[in-house]
Amino acid sequence: MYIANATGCSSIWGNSSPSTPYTVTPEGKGPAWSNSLFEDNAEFGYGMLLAQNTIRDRLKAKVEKIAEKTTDEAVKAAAAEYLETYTVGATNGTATDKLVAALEALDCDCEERAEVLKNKDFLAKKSQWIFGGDGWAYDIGYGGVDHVLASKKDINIMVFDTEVYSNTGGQSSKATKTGATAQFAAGGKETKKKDLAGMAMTYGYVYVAQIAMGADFNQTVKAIAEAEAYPGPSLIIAYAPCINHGIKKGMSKAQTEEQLAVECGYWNNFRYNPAAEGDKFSLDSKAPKAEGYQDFLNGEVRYNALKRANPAKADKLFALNEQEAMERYDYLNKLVTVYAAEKEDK
Ligand SMILES: Cc1ncc(C[n+]2csc(CCOP(=O)(O)OP(=O)(O)O)c2C)c(N)n1
Repeated sequence: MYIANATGCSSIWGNSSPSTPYTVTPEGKGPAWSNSLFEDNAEFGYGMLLAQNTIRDRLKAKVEKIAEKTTDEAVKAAAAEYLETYTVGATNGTATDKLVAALEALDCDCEERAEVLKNKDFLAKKSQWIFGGDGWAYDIGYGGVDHVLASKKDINIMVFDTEVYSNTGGQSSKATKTGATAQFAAGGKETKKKDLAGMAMTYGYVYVAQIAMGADFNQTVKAIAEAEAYPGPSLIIAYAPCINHGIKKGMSKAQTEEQLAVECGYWNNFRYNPAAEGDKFSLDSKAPKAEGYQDFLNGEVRYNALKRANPAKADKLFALNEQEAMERYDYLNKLVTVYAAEKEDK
């Protein structure tokens, strides 16, 4: 796995010695991680992918030559398996191990064999991910995010959506919702949250999911596994409670807060999988509970601060926030019908 990480909280918790969220397999292999500028991270990750593809395509040509020339049955079989699984992350790693073992056992000093073995670390299909916050993905780095999604290449984007620029103290971004207070929106943000997932879905060939781990762990894992397996671009937007939200219960209840957000309809979990055999769109969240939306908002200082400072404005903006959430759920529900009908048409 290769990770390009935009500057932000995820680049801090992702790379602060001596603790790290990443680890290695028993073989000592773990993700390769690098951080680029906040404004060009999608392009940076895309460059990582293009570089790997160039190196791997060159090595693939050598493996094809070896397969053509060799009389060694083990090498022939291993090369065939490698070439068949070339683009499949789930199986190409094992195929690569077999190919390397067969080539190492081969008694020949042909140039292709030496070249392939010298570059054996590059042979296996890598999983390319691009990580970052909403300030990067929705806002300043959006041009690059859109470019990568449009590319149709096998590449994955994970957005940790804290609904503010967290690492610099909580400035409002296009992911901030109506009525939330943030820096540059001290009087409560007056505009709606951008629908990044909806925009990405319009491509039709982009895997798109929204997740909230505390609300549905299985759906989170399913979305990550599907994004990884999807042979085109994927976008996962993860709801990420943050210290800037001022959760009254405390940050130790961040997972509970995710659950409450989904139950009241503040956040919605869903998956749009262009490669799905059945329904392409799955709305994984239940319909919002009839009550409790305003309690959810008032449980966080980013909202509650406005209620204390300007109750009349808070009432207006919070009602709008709730209305937007209900309309969003209705819209997502319509998508279920639209994609089910599309399947029947085919
Ligand atoms: C070009 C540029 N401008 C500003 C900064 C300062 N900066 C570092 S992190 C950050 C905010 C990141 O916010 P977001 O993408 O939402 O990620 P989060 O911290 O919320 O995870 C900013 C503005 C920077 N590193 N580079």
